[in-house]
Order: sequence, then C-alpha cells, then structure tokens
Amino acid sequence: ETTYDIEATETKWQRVWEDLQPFRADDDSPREKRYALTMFPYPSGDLHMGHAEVFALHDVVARYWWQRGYEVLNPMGFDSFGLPAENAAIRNDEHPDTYTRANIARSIESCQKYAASFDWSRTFNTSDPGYYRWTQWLFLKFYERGLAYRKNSPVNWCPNDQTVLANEQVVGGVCDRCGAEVTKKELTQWYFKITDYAQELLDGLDDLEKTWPDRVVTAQRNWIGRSEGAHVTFTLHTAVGERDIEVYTTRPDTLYGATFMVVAADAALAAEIVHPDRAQALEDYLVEVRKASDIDRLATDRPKTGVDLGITATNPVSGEEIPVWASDYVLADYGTGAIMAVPAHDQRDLDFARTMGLPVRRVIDTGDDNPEETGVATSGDGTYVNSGPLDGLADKASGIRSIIERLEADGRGSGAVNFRLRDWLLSRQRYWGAPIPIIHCPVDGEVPVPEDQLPVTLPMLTGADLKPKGTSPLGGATEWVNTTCPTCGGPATRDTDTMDTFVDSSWYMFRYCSPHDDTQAFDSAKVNMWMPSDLYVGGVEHAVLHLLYGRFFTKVLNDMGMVDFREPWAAQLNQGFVINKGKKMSKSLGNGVNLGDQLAAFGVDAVRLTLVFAGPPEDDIDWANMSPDGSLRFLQRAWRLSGDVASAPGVDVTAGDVALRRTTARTVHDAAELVETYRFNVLVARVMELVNATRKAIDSGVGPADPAVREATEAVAVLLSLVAPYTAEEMWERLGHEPTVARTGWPAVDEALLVEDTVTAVVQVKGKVKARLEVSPGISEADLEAAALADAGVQRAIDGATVRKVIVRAPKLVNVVV
Ligand code: ANZ
Repeated sequence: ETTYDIEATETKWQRVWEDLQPFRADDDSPREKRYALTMFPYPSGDLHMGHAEVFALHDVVARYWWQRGYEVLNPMGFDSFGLPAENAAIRNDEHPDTYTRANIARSIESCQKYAASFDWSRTFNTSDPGYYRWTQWLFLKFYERGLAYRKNSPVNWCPNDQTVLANEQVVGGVCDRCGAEVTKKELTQWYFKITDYAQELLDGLDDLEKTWPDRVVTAQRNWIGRSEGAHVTFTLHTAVGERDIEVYTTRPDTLYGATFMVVAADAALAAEIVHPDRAQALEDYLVEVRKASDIDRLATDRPKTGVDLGITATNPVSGEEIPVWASDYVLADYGTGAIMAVPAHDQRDLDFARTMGLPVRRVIDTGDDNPEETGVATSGDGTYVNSGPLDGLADKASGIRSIIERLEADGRGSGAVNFRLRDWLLSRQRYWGAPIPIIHCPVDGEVPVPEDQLPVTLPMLTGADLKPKGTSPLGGATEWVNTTCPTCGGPATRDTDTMDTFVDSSWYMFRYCSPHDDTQAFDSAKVNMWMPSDLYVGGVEHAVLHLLYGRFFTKVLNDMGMVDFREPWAAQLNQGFVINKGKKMSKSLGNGVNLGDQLAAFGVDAVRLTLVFAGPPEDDIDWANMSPDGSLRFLQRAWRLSGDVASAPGVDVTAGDVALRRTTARTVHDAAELVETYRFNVLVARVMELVNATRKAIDSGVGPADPAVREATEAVAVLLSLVAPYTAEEMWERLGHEPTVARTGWPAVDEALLVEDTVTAVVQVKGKVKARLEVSPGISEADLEAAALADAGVQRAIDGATVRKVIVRAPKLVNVVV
C-alpha cells in the first residue's frame, strides 16, 4: 500500500464535508470571533492558478483559526457586475446574467473541490437585485449627506469601452481593462466626495502601517498626495477689466522668480480670460490637448506646447507684470488649475520658458550653474537672491513662512494644503451595473427614488441593445426610462447611468455578516461583532482602488452611526503572482498553466501544498520551477505513517519516546507562530521534518507501537489539515478518529518538552571565565551559586582569597568577586 486513490478520496470527503458543514460561522457562538476575508473574484470564467494560490494561502489562516478554537467567518461571493459579462452578452446575443450565473456555478463547484473552507451559506452576487438594492440605498444615503453629487467636467474616456473611467482606472494613459488610449471628454457625471476624507484616509495609514504591506500603504499615501504650500492671488488684466486668480504652489518662497503664469488650457478659466485676439489660437490648441491623458501631460520629458493668452498679471509681492499663458502641462482639476511659473527652479516651467522664449530668473543660489544657461532647473537648498526682503536668507522653511505671513497681511494669499486625490467618479454609461436611483424631473430637478421603491431593477436588454454608444444603453429602454416624479407625480425620467463596480465591492464585507437580511443593508450589531476583519488576503493591484474606496465607505458608515469602527480591514496580506517560465501567464505567450489539468494530474492537496510551500506568500511563484509531483510524494509519505501507527487512539503518550515527543512539541509550538507571521512555507518545511523524524522512529528501535509515533502522526494530520485537507482527513480516519480533522483542535503541547535539557552557565572569577557548567534551565540562583563555588577550577582561581560577592544570573552566568 503506497498511495491512496486521489479522485475517490476527493469525492468521498466532499460528501462528508457537505454533511458536516464544518465551516459554518455561527453568530451566536460563545467563542472568540475571527473574520478571514479574501478578495471576492470577478466571475469571468472558472478558477485559475491565481485563485488557487490566494485561496490556498488564505485557507491556512482560516483553518488555523478554527483549529485554535475561534469561531471563524470565512465567506465568499462574487463581484458579478461589470464589463466582461456585458461584452460576452453582446458577443453571444444573450443577457449578461446568463454568462454570470454559469460562471458562478462553475466557480463554486471548483472552490468546493479545491476544499477552500468558505462558508457557502453566506454567499451572494453583487448583481443580485437583493444585493444591489442596498448598493442603491447606500448611494441615496451618501446623496442625503451631500457625498454624492453631479457635475460637469472633463473626464477620462475610453473610446473602446465607450465609458468614463475613474482616475484609478487609467494606468499609464491607457484603460486598465482594454488597453485603449484614454482621452478626455466633457460630461455630466456622478461623483462621491471622497476628498472630504482625504486627511483622515491619510492619517489612518499611520496605524495600518503596522499590519498592512508597506507597498500598499505607500501607494495610498502617494495617491492621496498631500502637499503643503500656499494659495497666492495674482491680479489679471484682461480685455474686460481686472480680476483676481489664485494659484497653488508648494514654493511660495520662490514668488520673486515667477516670470509668467500658466493656466490649464482646458479649464473654463482660460476661455474666460483669453484676449479676443487670441481666442481662436486657444480653441485650435484645445483640439490637440483633448487627445492627451493626464499622465502624458505631466511628463517632464514631453515637448512643451501652449498659447499666449495675450494678457498680463501682477505679482502680489514684487508688483511686476508678467505674461499669462495656457498650456496642457497644467492640469485643470489640480490645485486651482493655474500656476505661477518659476522656471529657474521648476524643470517643466524652465522647459516651457525656453520653448516660448520667456524670461528665467534665479531666486535661490544653490551654488549650481545658472539654470538660464544650463537649462537645468535647480531645486536644492541655497541662499535667496533677487527676492527683495528674503535676500541673504539661507533657510527654506523661514523663507516660506515669511512670504506666507506677508501674503496673509496683504490679503493676497494664505498657507494651504493640497491633495492629489480627486473625487471618485462613479457613474458609467454601461448596462451591467446597479442603476443610479435618481429620477430627473423638469419641475423638481434631481429626486431620489423613495426607499420603498428600491431596487430600481435593470430593464431586460440583450445582445445588440447593450452595444456601447457613448450614452448609457439604459437610455434605449424607453418604458423603463419614462416614469413619474415621486415628488410632483408629473412625467419624469430615470437616470440612465449605472454605478462603477467598485461601489459594489466597497461594502460587500459588511454584507457577509448578515447576508440574507432583506430589511437592511446589514445588521449593525452583527457587523460590529465580526468586524473589522482580522485578515484581508488579496492582490496588491488593489492598493489604491478598492482598498481606498472600502476605507472611505467605512468612515462614512461610521459617521452615519451604522458601524462602530473606522477601518474595515485590520491586517492585510498580498500574495505574489503565479507565473510560468519567468513570465506572466498569457494567451499570446502560450505559457498559461491550466488549473484543472494540474488538479487532475496531482490532486488538490499536492497543488495546494506546492503553492504554499513555494516561498514567502508575497513572492511570485514560477510554476516552471515547482514540483507538484514532489509535493504528492511527500503527502503519500505522510499518509503512510498513519497506516503504520500500531498503538490505539487515546494511548497514554507520556510514556512515549522522549526525543520524538520533543520534536513533535517543538513543531506544533513553532507552527502557531509561523502561521501568525505568514511564514506558511516554513510551516510546510517543518511538517516535512516531523514526517521524516517519525519515519525514522518507526524504522529504528522506537518502533510503530510507541505512543510517541501516534502523537507525532496525529500532529502531522492536524498541521496538514491547514494545507492538504484531503490527506489530513484520510490520515485521521486511518488513525481511528471520526471526521473531521479540520475541527479537531490544535494539538496540546506539553511545555516541559519544549525546555532544552541543559544550558551552559559561565562562571567568571575576577572577570575571567574559569568554568562552564551544564545545568538545568530551571536551576535556582542558590543551586547555581553552590555548583559554581564547588567547581575545582573556580576554587583554584579563588585560591583561598575572601569571596566578597557572588553575582548570579540563573541559568547562564555566575560572577565571583574576590
Ligand atoms: C511654483 C513652484 C516653484 C512650484 C518651484 C514648484 C517648484 P505638488 O507637490 O504635486 O502638490 N502645480 C500646481 N498646480 C498645478 C497644476 N494644476 N498642474 C500642474 N502643476 C501644478 O505640486 C505642487 C506644484 O506643482 C506647485 O508648486 C506648482 O508649481 C505645480 F520651484 O509653484 B509650484
């Protein structure tokens, strides 16, 4: 008997688990609670290697918590709205729900075969009306609080998907879904006012830093992008008179070096202030500007372009008159959309000045060559020059303070903080999402759909009706669009946009706590009982989208009194990618690894073990370097132990072989710490060592009947239950126990077995080491002193002198002073 039948074993235990439901989270359990959350998948097909990895890693912790006696909430659902289902529906001339449901059914089956310890009694899909009803309800709550609003502005537009994108969804100037070049389009859109929470979202990171991966915390800090500086007011002299405009600068101390101003070419301001003679030039220029993404526009190495607006502005401290230009390197929706250009100390301003032939004036002497000649802006510390009262000063902080004081005194500016974070654009002109529950009435304007009329369900559209056309496909469902105004009863129309799927996933972690409640979004008492979630496992690609939005939602819900915490995820772990032959798996490279094939060849346990054993969870796993067959051989070796154990269950283990008992105790003890510090690969290595030690004991004099062999093999089964659930069950059964090993509890460790046999105590006389004694680690100070003084070498060193003092630090040191 060298192996077990993988397929039969998997089928057998799935049935048993189906009966026992070992992982149902009980709200009323008296046990301490733990919430193990892993990012829910988009149902775009069956599970793949990436899911296999993250579920295997996540399951180690969830299963460990159960074994440690916690009540564990480990739910799973599906983020099922979104473009892939809609695109598939257009291709196959069907409804997106058909595709979605088929994929979900397949994924659930695969998860169950994969033995992921999810509580399926709590599952839901975000595209269920029973779920999105509450997404809409939350939208209305945000709306009531002034946190959801509509505005007209240039937005990121994906010409391929024919929809707007949030800033977070534009990666390197292209759509993060389809890769098409993103352009700008002026549209009326819905926004969430996440900027109201910018400072708090930033401050919260100081605490999260201790339990969240560094790269996520850093990405959020950069994304929020807080900077300190000043608002400075310049007076514009336009063709129709004077007007004040504000700029935002981080370097108000360089104000004397501002030789021109630049306003964002696409900001409304530019068209308002342009001299009539220059209006056509601005318009022509704008056609070009609309083609570029924000990322391109901010790139330092991009050739500078712009238009002279034909007007001037007065510098508030020097009184100097400077020209005003429009360019695309200034962004319309950042700061105030206008800047003071200091070409000597800002590279983009310098490039612009050199391209347009504008003056450059150095105001900080850094000891470097003059930027006007070198074309290299200087930004280091130095001494102020050409700066009126600042001249001679060599301290940046005082320079900034002094200018701000002067501006404040003159009413021409003030210290200011700026954030890079923009409000969250949440409306999409696509079909497969939660409709925005607003009615537009010619009399009453925007009217929220009354709560008792939620959900606003999607009208039935299929195939070609879903084709993107720049406006929402919902607009074509005339019967659905035309409705009556809840306020005046007159004719009105529904908002035809749907919500970004990131709205759905911003609150799903709350819903798991009371997933079937059809009277409210979630039961606050239950949410407060389970949350914040103790561990969130998922991909680092969500560092600034989902993970920031979910934090924002939590803060708003806390302000609404619905939850009693302000951060949803206490700790986080990011897994690496599963790659193949050094490269990301992709269709074009043909290096994809099919999960189903791997499972068929090696079994679930061997694949799981391989993924967990591969290395630290954060590291990428190159499947080409893995050996799932090696994993399988190890699992069989472990399993064979359970057939060899020749003592009965419940045998008195204290009579067992001490050496093997020590190895078992040490392994179980360390395993806990390894799981808690996410060193799952080391955990597997330690179980391998324990298997080897047990095999050696059986084959040597100790023999299979020794109780220590049973104790060790049972420990192997329990530890393996975190990684290889099927093998663990098989072992447990062969060891004479009832299922399920997954809930049997963590093995007891006799602390005495963890104690080393002896430790070395050093004895010094007159500061020199005179003896080393092997003593028990628990030796008393008196016993250690006596043993030290009785040592012949120590006596020789004392040589009859009077012992004045003996300093004892048991069990390691004795210092004899004579
Ligand atoms: C003058 C100056 C002098 C600047 C200097 C920098 C260096 P952060 O740190 O990212 O907040 N700026 C302001 N609004 C802008 C806009 N809408 N588009 C493009 N650039 C803009 O950057 C703030 C700095 O970026 C501001 O400080 C401004 O340039 C520029 F030696 O003002 B500074």
